[in-house]
Amino acid sequence: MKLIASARVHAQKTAIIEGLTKWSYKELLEGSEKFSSCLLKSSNNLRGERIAFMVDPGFDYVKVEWAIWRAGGVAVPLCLTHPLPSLQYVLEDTAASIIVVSPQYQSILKEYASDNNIRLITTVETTAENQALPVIDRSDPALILYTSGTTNKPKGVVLTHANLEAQMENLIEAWKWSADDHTLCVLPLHHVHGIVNVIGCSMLAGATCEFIPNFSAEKIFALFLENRINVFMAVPTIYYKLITYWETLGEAEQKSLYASLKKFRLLVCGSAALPVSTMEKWERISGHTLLERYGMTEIGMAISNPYDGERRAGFVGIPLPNVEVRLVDEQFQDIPAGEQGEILVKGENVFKEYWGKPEETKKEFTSDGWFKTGDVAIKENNYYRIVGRSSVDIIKSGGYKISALEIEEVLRNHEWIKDCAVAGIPDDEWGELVVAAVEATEGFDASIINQWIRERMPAYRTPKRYLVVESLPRNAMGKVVKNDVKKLFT
Ligand code: MLC
Ligand code: AMP
Repeated sequence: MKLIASARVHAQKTAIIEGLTKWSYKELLEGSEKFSSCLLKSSNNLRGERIAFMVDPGFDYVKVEWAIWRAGGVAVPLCLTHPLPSLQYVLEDTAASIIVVSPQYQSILKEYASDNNIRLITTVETTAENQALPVIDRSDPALILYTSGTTNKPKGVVLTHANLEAQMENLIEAWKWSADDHTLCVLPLHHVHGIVNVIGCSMLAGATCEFIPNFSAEKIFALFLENRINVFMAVPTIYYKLITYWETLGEAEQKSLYASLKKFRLLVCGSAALPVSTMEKWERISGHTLLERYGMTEIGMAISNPYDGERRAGFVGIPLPNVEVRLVDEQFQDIPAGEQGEILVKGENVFKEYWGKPEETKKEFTSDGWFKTGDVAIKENNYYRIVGRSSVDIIKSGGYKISALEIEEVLRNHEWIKDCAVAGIPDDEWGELVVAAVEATEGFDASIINQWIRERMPAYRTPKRYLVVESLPRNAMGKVVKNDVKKLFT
C-alpha cells in the first residue's frame, strides 16, 4: 500500500494533531499494525471481510482505517450521528463481521452486535504480540461508502485500493500537495470528501492533518489564527457558515483573520454548487479565490478548476489528470460543443461496483465502460459548468446527497400521512432545503413527525418545511410532478 510506504518515508514527521496531542507517522504505523493484530486475532488475513467502524475523527480513526486495510479487510465507516436503524442498514447490507467503536459509541451498538453475533471491539483494544500482516492486492476492495441514488435506499460504493490511490494521486498532482502542508479536517468521515481529499491526500503526501471533533466556525477560525494551517477543504454550506460567523466579529479580529488566511496555500470547495456570492464574499475575507471542483462517491474527484490559472466562478473547471470526461446525449453519443449533456467519467478513479448489486452496477455504466454520473453539464471555453441533475429525486443539502424517495417511504409509514412528495428547494445556506408536501389526516403535526423521523434517519434528511395539500400535483398519468411540488414552496 502506497500510504504505508509513504508513512515509512515520513516516519518522524507529525501526521496527526488533535488539540494539544500530536502523533507521528511512526506512531500511526505502529498503532495501525498493532490494531491489525487485534482484528486478525488468530487469522492471517481478513480476506475482504467487512469491518465497520464508528470512530471519532482523529488519530484513532486513521489508525483503525489503516489497520483494517493492513489486515486485508474492507473498511466501512459509520456515520457518528445516524440513528440505530440507519447504522443497522449498513451493518446488515455489508454483513460486517467486526464493529470497531470509540468507547462512547459502544452502548449504541452493543445489543445489536451481541444479538447478531458480531464481534464488537473498542479502539483501546490491544494485543501483546504483533501478527505477520498479509500482502494486499491493489485490486482488492478497500472501502465501502454509502450514497443515496435514484433508488430509495442508499447503495454501498465499493472502492478498491487502486481506486483510492488513483483518486489521491490525481489530487496530489493537480493541487500540488507536499509534505510541508498542514490541513484541518472538519468534515464527516463517512464520505469521500473528508476520507479521500482531506485525510487520504494529506497522509499520502506526508503532510499534517489536524482534527476538531465537529463543525464549529469559532474553533476553525481560532485554529486559522494560529498560522499553522495552509490547506483547507469544505462544502459550500461550511464556507457560508464561516462567512456568517465572520460577519459577527470585530474589525480587529477580521483583519487578523485576513492576515492568517492570506498565507494559506490552497482553499478548496466542492460536493455541491458553490454560489458565486459565497465565492466573492470569501475572497474579500481571505484574499483567496476558492478552487471549486466536482466529484462523486463513485468516482472521487473528476473535474477541477486549475491550481495555477483562472478559477472561474460558477464553473467546476477541467478534467483532473488521468480522468477522462465526456458530455453525452440520452443515447450516450457525444453532444456538439456548447450543448448540455450528461457527464460520463472513465479512469482508475472510478469505483468497482455497488456492493451486492450487480444489476444496478451494470445500469450505471455504458457498454464501453463509462460511468454515468447523472449530472448534466455544459462546456464553455473549455471549462465545465454543472447545470443540474438528471433526477429530481436527488437532493444535495449541506453537501449531503439525499434521496427524496427514501424520505417519502419513511413518511408514508406514519399514520397521519396518506401520501407525500419530498423535494429540494434552493437555499442560500444549505444549497437545497428538504421540503415535503403531504396529504395528511386530521391531527397532523410536523414537529412530532420530525421527531419521529429523527429516530429513523439523520437530521439532514428531515424535512425542514411541510405543506399540507389537498392533493399532490400529478400529471395525466397520475405521477407526482416534483417541479410543481417545488413551486408550491416558492
Ligand atoms: C443540519 N441541519 C440542517 C441540515 N443539516 N438544516 C437544513 N438542511 C440541512 N441539510 C440543521 C439541523 O437540523 C439542526 O437544526 C442544525 O442544522 C444543526 O445540525 P448539525 O447536524 O449539528 O449541523 P452542523 O454541524 O452545523 O452541520 C452542518 C455541516 C454538515 C455543513 C457542517 O452538514 C456537514 O458537515 N456537511 C458536509 C457533508 C459532506 O462531507 N459531504 C460530502 C459528501 S461526498 P436544529 O433545529 O435541530 O438545531 C461528495 C462528493 C464530493 O459530495 O464531490 O465531495
Ligand atoms: P455524493 O453522491 O454525495 O458523492 O455526491 C455527488 C454529487 O454531488 C455529484 O453527483 C454532484 O451532483 C454533486 N456535486 C459535487 N461537487 C459539485 C460541484 N462542485 N458543483 C455542483 N455539484 C456538485
